[in-house]
Parts: sequence; C-alpha cells; structure tokens
Amino acid sequence: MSGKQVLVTGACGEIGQVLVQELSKKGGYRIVTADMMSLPDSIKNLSAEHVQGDLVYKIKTFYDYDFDIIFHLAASLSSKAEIATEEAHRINVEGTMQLLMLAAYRSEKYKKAVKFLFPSSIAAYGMPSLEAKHSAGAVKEEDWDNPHTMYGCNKLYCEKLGTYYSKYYGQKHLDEKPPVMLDFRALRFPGLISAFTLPSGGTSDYGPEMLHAAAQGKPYSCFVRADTKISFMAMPDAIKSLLMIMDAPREKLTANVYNVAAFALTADEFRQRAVKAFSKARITFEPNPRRQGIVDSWPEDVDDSLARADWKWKPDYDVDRFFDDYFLPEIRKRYGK
Ligand code: AKB
Repeated sequence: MSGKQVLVTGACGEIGQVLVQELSKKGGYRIVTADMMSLPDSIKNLSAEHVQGDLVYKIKTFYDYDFDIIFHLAASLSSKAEIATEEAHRINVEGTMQLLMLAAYRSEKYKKAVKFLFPSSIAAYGMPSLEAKHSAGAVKEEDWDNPHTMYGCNKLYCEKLGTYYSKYYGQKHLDEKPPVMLDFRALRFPGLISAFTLPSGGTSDYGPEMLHAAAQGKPYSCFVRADTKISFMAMPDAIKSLLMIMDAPREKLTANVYNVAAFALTADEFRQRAVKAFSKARITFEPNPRRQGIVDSWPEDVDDSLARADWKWKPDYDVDRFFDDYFLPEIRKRYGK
C-alpha cells in the first residue's frame, strides 16, 4: 500500500486500538504497530507489520523505517506508575526519548519533518490543595504545572523534551535559518471512557469502571469520594482530537502542547447517571487515600480555548450526548441489558 507510513506504539491499548481502526478507515496510511502484547483480533488485519516487545530494547528496529508520523501511545498510567516508579520512568521517559531521537535524526537527515503525536494528560497538573482546585476551575496549559505523581512528572518532562527536539535541538544561532526539525504535537487528555474496553493502571479509571459495572448489574465500590471532580472525554472524541491535530497545518499551531476537554463531572454525578440508566446498579464510595490524593491533585476541569482557536477543536460529545448517543446504546449492545 502506498501513502504515509505511520507508527502506533501502545497499539493494543484503549486509545491504540481505536486509533488504528480510524486510521485504517481514513485510508492512505501504511500502519506499523508496536506493543508488548500481540495484536488483538480487533486490529490484527489492519496493521501492515507488528513489532512486539519492549520499545526501549527494540528501538534499533525502527531506524529501518521511513516514518512520516509517529503516535507514541505506550505508557504506564498513573496508579501503576506510582507503585513501580523506576519501571514507569523507563517506559514513559526512556521510551519517549528514544523515539524522539529517532524522529529528530530522520527529520534532519532526510529534510522531512516527522510528525510526533504524544498523548499527555491532566496528570501534568498538580493542584496544591482542594481549595486551590475548587477555586482554579478550568486551568490553562501553562498554569499549575507541578505534578504530584511519577506519571505526571514523566508526561510533563516528555512534553518539554518533545518541544526541545522540535525547536532547539542542534542549538543554531537565533538568527540562523533552523534545520528541518521534528514536528512535536501533544494533547493533554482528561480521563477517557470507552464503551468497548476498560482502562487499567490509571486513576481516572473509577469513571469507566463504575459505568461498566453498573451496565452488568455488578456492585461497584468507588475508590474516590463522591464529590471528586475531574474532566472526562468519550473515546471517539479523543481519537477525533488526535486526528485533527495530526492534520492541522503547522503554521496554525501556536503551541506544542494543547488541553482538550469535553465535560467535567463528580463521581456522584456519574453514580446518578449510572443508577438512572441501570436500576440494578449498586455503587458505594470507599476512598483509597493514595488514589484519592492523586485525583485531588488534578484540576476540576481544563481550559481548551487554545485548541479551539488554533485548530478548531470541538468535542462531539457533551455529557448528555456522551451517555445518550454513545455510551448507553453501545454498552447495552455489549452486555445485552
Ligand atoms: C490515568 O488515570 O492515569 C490516565 C490519565 C488521566 O492520564 N487515565
């Protein structure tokens, strides 16, 4: 197949599977996938080649490919990263560093900017207190960037590394025409919710876990307080935002890192929606202090006005459309309720 060659790392993950499906539907891409796992049936036939194994050790393999675009999705999420900090650093930072160096090398050598798409996170923020969290409301990209978690530190640092490789690497004189650099574009995602898969290792996982449990009539004990509020987004909107920023003309982008938002809800508002949709739902709140602390350090909401202005970002799913047009119809089909 001709067209652009795309690498998707973490292809077996929640975002990866849908992204590969959508790229394949869009057409015009040769998709190379990479993951620790073998490909699930959902995307097996859509990948031209699959590289299985640890990215940090497999990096040499990728120097043989002429990638136009790299989606680097592989990561250890916030709750898991907090338990295995060194491993998280290796996966989240060393893996990213290796791929950035590869993209920077190829961009400069072949004078063709490799697009590097990076999912960052609301974990890059760190609110010092609940009072600050409540009064800050929707935060802008440059505010409160003091993450409390290993995962958040990793994401924020990788945003900086990507910006460095795309703007300053090589340290040309400020007046000199810069060489061709890689084209780094990051999105700070809120908690993502899919009707088809469940996340693992994250701390925003209580949202999707609660809804999937309710849909199956299973009891769910929520690991954060009922009044805990952060922003969430439907998985189709996350994929839409990745494809939009991939296609956005470089000259329209005034930043390397953008917030994207859809709706912000408390855990109790999730419970109320779940109980309304599934009368047998049994949801209780038993906060886990460590995980509660992580979510308390994340902002209640994010301000995505820069993305809306620069590349016309707009989510398709507000909270009502998320439940009525996406989550509930799909989940009812899935669990037959
Ligand atoms: C996590 O909970 O770690 C992720 C995230 C918000 O980035 N879902």
